[in-house]
Amino acid sequence: MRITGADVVVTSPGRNFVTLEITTDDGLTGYGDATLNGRELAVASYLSDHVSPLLIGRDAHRIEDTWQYLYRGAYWRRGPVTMAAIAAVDVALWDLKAQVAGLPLYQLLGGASRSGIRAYGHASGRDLPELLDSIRERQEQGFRSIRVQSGVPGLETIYGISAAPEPAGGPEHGRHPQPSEEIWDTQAYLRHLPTVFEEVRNEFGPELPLLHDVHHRLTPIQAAKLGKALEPYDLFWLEDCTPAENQDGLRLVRQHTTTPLAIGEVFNSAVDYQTLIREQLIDYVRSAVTHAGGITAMRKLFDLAAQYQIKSGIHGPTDISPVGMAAGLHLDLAIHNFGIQEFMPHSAETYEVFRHSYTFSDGYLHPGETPGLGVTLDRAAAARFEYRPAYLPVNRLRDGTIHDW
Ligand code: GCO
Ligand code: MG
Repeated sequence: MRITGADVVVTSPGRNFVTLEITTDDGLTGYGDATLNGRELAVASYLSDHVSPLLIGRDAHRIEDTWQYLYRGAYWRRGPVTMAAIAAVDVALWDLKAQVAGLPLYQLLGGASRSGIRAYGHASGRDLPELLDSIRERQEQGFRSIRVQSGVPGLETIYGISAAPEPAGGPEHGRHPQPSEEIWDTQAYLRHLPTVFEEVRNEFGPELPLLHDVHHRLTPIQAAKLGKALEPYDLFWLEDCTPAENQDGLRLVRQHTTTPLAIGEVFNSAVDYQTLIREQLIDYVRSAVTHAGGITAMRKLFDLAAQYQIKSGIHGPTDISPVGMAAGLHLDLAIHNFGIQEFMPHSAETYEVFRHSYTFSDGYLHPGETPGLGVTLDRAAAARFEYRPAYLPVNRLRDGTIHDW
């Protein structure tokens, strides 16, 4: 099976997506997601200028060899752009191989280890009544595990909560042609958040699994304090409590709290987790297949994590396309150390461009039984949605200092 085409498709059905479409001499088509929110065109260029020309004529079955060829062959290692590009090639090749086998991809990864993939959804509110309604709404949609994000008195717009009610098609971070600016106050957040979880537990009882995303905003000692303050509310996980490229900082957090920790959505290789995994400083690995080198690399990462009883918690926001989402679901179903999967349903426009076989019902996702990944790209539909630059916000402290967003 020789590769005859490797096209990069940029489309924007409600938000921007970059997809690699690999075609072969036996007429098959495989897809890989290469979407890097806010830096999409850098990956599109990396692929079309530097990777696609190298793929033509290669044996599409040689997945590991192609991964190593692109990783080692670039000389310049890792980084989000490189690893998203490699991920797209890798996932497209797995898609092709599974289609040739006539099997859904998870069968090639060892087969199903479970019958369904436990998923969590996002609830958020500017204030408590809005938050409680949002949790009820997610429960009505079938979510059995819920991420809780709340507004903080005195702060206008913060991660996960906008000043205006959520737009139709799911909560999102807007589409700003320039990064918008938000104001952040760490102390106000630290004072407020435990009171929110107290109210949520009072309302919904002890059993509902609750998660929270700190979005990289705390120092290790602040994160330690928050983890400790949230212990009575028994979180499923506390996510990205610090900007964790300082892996050593997590030792301090861990010494002070038993709140489970999830980290890694901005990481793009197993190297970023070396200390975190080896010293058991986290409980869940958050990388997305799209950003961390594809299925080939993620399998190795999860196998390493499994030795330390660390589980998966694959990143699944709407800036991962349905192609990237499906790749994650096949892994989730197959690996033994699965933890939970994040799931933000895409908009109707996105689903019009990406037809998918995965399903969600009663708290569980399943990748479906279609041979391959089970996602196809409708190029005519994709062509209707032109790319528009869109950036994530930036954060400033009250005195104007840039802070982590
Ligand atoms: C999450 C994430 C996202 C990111 C987004 C950035 O846990 O889902 O934090 O909401 O902010 O992926 O592009
Ligand atoms: Mg997150």
